[in-house]
Amino acid sequence: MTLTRIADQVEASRADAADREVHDARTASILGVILGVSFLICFLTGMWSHLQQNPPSWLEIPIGPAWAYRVTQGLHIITGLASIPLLLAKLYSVSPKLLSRPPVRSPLHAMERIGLLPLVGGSVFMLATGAANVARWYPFKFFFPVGHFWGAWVLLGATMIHLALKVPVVRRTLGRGGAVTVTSRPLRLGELSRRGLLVAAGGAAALLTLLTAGQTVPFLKRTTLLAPRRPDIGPQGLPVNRTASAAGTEGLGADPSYRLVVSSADGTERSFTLAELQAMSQRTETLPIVCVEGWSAEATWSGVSVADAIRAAGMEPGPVTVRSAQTRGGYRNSDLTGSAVSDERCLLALRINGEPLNADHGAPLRLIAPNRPGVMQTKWVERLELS
Ligand SMILES: Nc1nc2c(c(=O)[nH]1)N[C@H]1C(S)=C(S)[C@@H](COP(=O)(O)O)O[C@H]1N2
Ligand SMILES: [Mo]
Repeated sequence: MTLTRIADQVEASRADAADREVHDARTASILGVILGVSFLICFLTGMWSHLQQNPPSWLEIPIGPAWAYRVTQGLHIITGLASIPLLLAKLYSVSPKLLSRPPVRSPLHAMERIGLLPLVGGSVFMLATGAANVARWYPFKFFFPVGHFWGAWVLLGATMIHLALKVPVVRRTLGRGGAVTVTSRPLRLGELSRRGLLVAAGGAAALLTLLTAGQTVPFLKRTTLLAPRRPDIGPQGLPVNRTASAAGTEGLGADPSYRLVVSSADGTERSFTLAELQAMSQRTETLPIVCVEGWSAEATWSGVSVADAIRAAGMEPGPVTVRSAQTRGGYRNSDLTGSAVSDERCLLALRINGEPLNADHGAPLRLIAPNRPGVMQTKWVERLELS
């Protein structure tokens, strides 16, 4: 067999493979629409999480129901993970086009292909970094929230361009009569059909959800086999993100010299001992911790409302920075907006489910506020700074 004949045969089998139903425009369109919806929910909930963690000074987000962030962040992780098999199916569906020869046919085609780099690269980057973060694995060198945030904008831009180019194709293949105008050759015995591919991709997405969503959706708890965190495993029935020993705060709960210092913008300070905090009027609230990494868990917290602590210091409640005694690693401090402080459910908790806080949950005092990302539920609190 001569080389040209081999090349001809390779080309023929490539053409034959490309002719398959799973690789046609209708399959690519269906997967594109499903993936697009999943990406859109993931993008919006992700940007919402970013806004909550970086509230702009010009926008006071009302606190709203305590569970709201649990829903938005739960959707973020669920749609992100479900997008992984959907993206793989979509890439498989368009693979003959991705690998087609010649790689570039015209200047317009060249531009379309260059646009695929941020589109495919961006999708893979977002899903891979997100999944790694859920698994608490950081092989990348950059700070996750920053890379993941900017990656989202790159992917949004690339998706908009892709949409502008592909809406006509989706219309043609999925609009009325679409199925009729697209002709692919009949299926051979044992060949994967469009329906087969869609069922496999959808099934994989559903299975992944079933195996992981229980870390935040209570009724799916029993099927949570893949999630790195089970919401009910940890001291006092609650997972721990950073332990006291990792934060260098082991002794704080039992330290007789512990004080909560409240300071005002003009530098006035007032400090409280643990006994004084315990003697203040106590509030009890059932509030969830919603870790951005995907798990959430509810507990009943008792302590002093942030507003009460500020008033006890003789100051007017307003926006505060909450500082911890942590000496190592990130997330030592967080900011509370004025509307968060004026919400009496915003607590400096001394107790969890009736017991004094475990060291790993922030003993002796931790912030717990409604509708708030977990990274901002500061543990081992020792200062409130009014600004
Ligand atoms: N000082 C301090 N507080 C912190 C953290 C931290 O690293 N340092 N981690 C936060 C994160 S990411 C989460 S999800 C919650 C978890 O609270 P838990 O460990 O009590 O469940 O604590 C938050 N509070
Ligand atoms: Mo977290």
